[in-house]
Amino acid sequence: ELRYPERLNCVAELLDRAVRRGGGARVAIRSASGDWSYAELLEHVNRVANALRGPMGLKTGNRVLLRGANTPWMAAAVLGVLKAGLVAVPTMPLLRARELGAILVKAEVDAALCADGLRAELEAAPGLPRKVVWFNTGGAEGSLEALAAAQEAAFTACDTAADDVCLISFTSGTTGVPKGTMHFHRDVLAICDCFPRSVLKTRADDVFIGTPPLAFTFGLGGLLLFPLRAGACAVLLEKLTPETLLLAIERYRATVCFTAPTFYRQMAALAPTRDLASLRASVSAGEALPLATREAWQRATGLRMIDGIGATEMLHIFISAADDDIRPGATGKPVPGYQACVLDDDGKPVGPGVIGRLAVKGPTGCRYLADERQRDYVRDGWNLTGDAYEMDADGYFFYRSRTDDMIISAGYNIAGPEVEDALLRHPAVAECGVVGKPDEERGQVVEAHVVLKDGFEPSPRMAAELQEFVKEQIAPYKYPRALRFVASLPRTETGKLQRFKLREGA
Ligand code: 3UK
Repeated sequence: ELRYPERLNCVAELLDRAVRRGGGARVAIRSASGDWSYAELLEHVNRVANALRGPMGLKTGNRVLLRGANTPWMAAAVLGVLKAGLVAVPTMPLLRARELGAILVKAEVDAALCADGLRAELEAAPGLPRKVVWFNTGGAEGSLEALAAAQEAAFTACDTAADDVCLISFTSGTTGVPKGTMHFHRDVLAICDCFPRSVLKTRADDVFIGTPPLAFTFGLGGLLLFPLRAGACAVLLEKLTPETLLLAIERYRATVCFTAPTFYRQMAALAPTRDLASLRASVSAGEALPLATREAWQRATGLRMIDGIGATEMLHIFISAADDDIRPGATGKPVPGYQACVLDDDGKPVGPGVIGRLAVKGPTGCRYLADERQRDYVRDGWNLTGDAYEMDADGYFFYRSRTDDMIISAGYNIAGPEVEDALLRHPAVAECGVVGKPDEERGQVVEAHVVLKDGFEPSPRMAAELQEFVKEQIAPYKYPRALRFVASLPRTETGKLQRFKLREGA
């Protein structure tokens, strides 16, 4: 079991400690604008903390909205807020003024730190607080860089309790209004001491790289907190594409990569042209990893992928597997520290081989911000993530679909991701999304939305070929009776397929 002192500031543990122990000269962050050692990062964080408590006049517990792509100053802003005893409210870079306005109100935000490049939408947001400071400005007057430069380089971490809220993270919400989830200082350390230690087996010479924004807890953990906890190095890059991520892995000799399944799918096609010898771990999360994608990446790189399911409510990954423990098709087993089980609709555990609702429990868990849905997510201390899972006799957990996405056609339960996995094995298929389409006779029919690879043309013949192809691989009743060719699929900023948009026939 993880034990932390009652008084705890997570940044003191993640950063001050590393420098105090002589790690100050090691590289903490690399980026397009240069590198920061641990000592330099600490100094920036301290100056930001001083600016927040000094000229910005913020007090313990005040909430600070953060907005920026993955850059060193965004990292310093997040850590500065936590170290100063304030509450970080990170927001996804693509959010619009109206969405930001909703967060400002819901999270009762007192101040904001925002990257200059993302300024317009925040300035247009209703209810913007008076205290807003911009960064990545190149040092303009009144900017965070300028304010920070005028501050002391030392700052003693605010004496917070282990169970003081330090982070309010909003769900990306493929449907509905984003929900704020609250996390404590000890939760931040707990995620660093679970998945990265037991599954990734992080080392001080690791170099972390990847796509998830720091505003998404997948990215905050994988690209900032985990590397710091290990005394390792984080590469922070903006606007990555599958091509540029591969180039960056080669250039920075990255050892651990974090991204979503779509990126791995696209990178697999390009990987043979790059030298990826430095890479030792490829972590996929955000949505289900099709076995076809896992195999394609392994063929292209010789690397086994680490699938992990995490959630904003749980802060990070709680079921995963690496190396010898990987079972094809399974997400894995509960990360040490967490427990998981599969429940029926009445909340009773089901045996192996039965699909039910995933329930998890561990050092982190869901605490919605003044949200009535708390009771839907947490029951008897178990977190119900909304995922349909099945366990096998050896305790491996197999993802089937989101609970609400299960397709029921003529009495059969069909999981879209299984049909997607079958389609992805066809050489013409680049991306696909499978949903239930209302049907008078069958209730629903399986409908596939297919993006073809370059060089393949949509045609009735291609559609029939793909339908036959699916029937040959999985039970024929699962084949997509309806099939549409599309140019692209709707995805969230976190890489999730927006199935509701496919269902709306968008
Ligand atoms: C789905 C997965 C199958 C699943 C996240 C890693 O995705 C993250 O958080 P979100 O709040 O979404 C949570 C939901 O996403 N999901 C995530 N990973 C997987 N489904 N296989 C997976 N490997 O429905 C879950 O309930 O956006 C992921 C770390 C931190 C995160 N916040």
